Amino acid sequence: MLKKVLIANRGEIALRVVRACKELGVASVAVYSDADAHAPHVREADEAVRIGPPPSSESYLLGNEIIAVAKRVGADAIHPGYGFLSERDWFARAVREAGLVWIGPPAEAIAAVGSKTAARTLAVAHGVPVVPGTTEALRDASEASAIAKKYGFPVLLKAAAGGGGKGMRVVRAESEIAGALDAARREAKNAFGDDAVYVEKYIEGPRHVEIQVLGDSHGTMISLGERECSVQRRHQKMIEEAPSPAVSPELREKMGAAAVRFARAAGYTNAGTCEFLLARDGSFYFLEMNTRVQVEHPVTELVTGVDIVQWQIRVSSGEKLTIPPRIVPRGWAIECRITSEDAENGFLPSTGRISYLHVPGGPGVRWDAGVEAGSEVGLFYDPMLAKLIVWGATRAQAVERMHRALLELMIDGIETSREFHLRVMEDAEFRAGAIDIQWLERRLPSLLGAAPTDAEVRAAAIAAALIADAERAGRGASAAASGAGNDNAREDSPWAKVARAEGLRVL
Ligand code: MV4
Repeated sequence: MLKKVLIANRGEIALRVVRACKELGVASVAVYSDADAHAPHVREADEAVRIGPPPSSESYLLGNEIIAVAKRVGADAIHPGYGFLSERDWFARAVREAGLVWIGPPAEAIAAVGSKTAARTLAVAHGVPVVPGTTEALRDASEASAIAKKYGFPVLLKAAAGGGGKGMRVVRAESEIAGALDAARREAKNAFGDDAVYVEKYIEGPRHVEIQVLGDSHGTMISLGERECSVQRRHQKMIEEAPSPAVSPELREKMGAAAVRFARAAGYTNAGTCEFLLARDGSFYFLEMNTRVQVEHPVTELVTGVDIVQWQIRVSSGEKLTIPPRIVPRGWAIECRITSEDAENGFLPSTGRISYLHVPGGPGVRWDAGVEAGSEVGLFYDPMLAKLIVWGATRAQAVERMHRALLELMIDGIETSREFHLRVMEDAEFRAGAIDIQWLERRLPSLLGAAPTDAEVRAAAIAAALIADAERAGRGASAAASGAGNDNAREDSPWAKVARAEGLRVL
């Protein structure tokens, strides 16, 4: 077994890896930038080493410096988390060449699936369905026209080097092709320095469903089932769940087998995810493979009972996977990404100090966070502060539990996505599981502009009455609002009684 793992990351995922190390009896080493000197992941690790100033380009992205730190402190392995250096094949190779264990897939497997078109070709060669289309870069608009006619409109022009939806254009009629090709090429050139664009049939209203796989170095590769990740905005996932409301046991079996086939073909080991589009008619198409542990891995952990991060460390140590090959998901798990974004203001990033934090608890609630009360939230890193994950026996129970947990959650000092998530949990379409990749952006105006619920109207009326009472008693509105004033003064208002009857807290 490995003895000491250096974690080349920050925030909640760094703390997640520290926790896995502790449970396995493995020492952990955090690295940190000046912005994170007092962060939880730094405090909870057994050792911590400063690597540079706040910008990631001068800290968490300095692969060679991080490897040097690992050597200096006597670590025998590096866990990259997600983002930062996690999917850079050069880094995986450099870690190996430094005589350290890379807690992830082989550098060659990262490279093999790194290019979209190469991954598409590999999938086709191994009988994994991909969206009908080409892999060759288009020469000109007339070639695009001919291909579009073969597959039928609408088609999608996609950047070969693509990712995150950049360099993508939907084309619904022949007359739009030339303009769309120019635009896709320009965008691809800007984003990736490569203007190669190819054509796919455009799938209308699909879901984003992904399969978690896990493989060891002894030839075992298993599927841990799917996650439904359709609730996303501008290619940023907001809510994930496992299983998917749209996946039957038979479909799970087929998608799992396809993902395992693809991972094997790529020479994959460790944890990885195959992304698919699931069309309305139940057909599924491979999109790409993510060669890292993902943000949303906890929902799979909660319904399978498998500790994915512990297994990443164990298989990297050469251990054999001892998980039964056919896992049936038990119950339902949902994750909400709690971000420092103001949904009411176009998801504008919010900064400041978290002056107060109350973490939800109770049955079936998990809180994976990189911050705590007192943390300073700036603009150097991703706005995701924490993940709130719940488990329920059924999807309906998980949704109710998430709603209850979000009501318990209190974060003061910055704007967060909490209210946004509350509105989603109350939404009839979400509750029916009737979601696809366009659902959130379609629904956002009504979610955010939603009329207050009856309970909210009553709460506001009661609050106003309490403040008026306090003002009449000469204590001022702020006293009523902040909880100053003595107990007698609070008890004497009839409105306080009404508020308590409504289940409100009187400060
Ligand atoms: C598609 C598609 C529809 N048809 N391909 C977007 C990012 C890239 N990884 C793949 N993407 C898509 N490819 C065909 N042929 C729709 C999307 C897409 C999407 C996919 C997954 C999750 C969110 C998405 C949001 C918009 C579009």
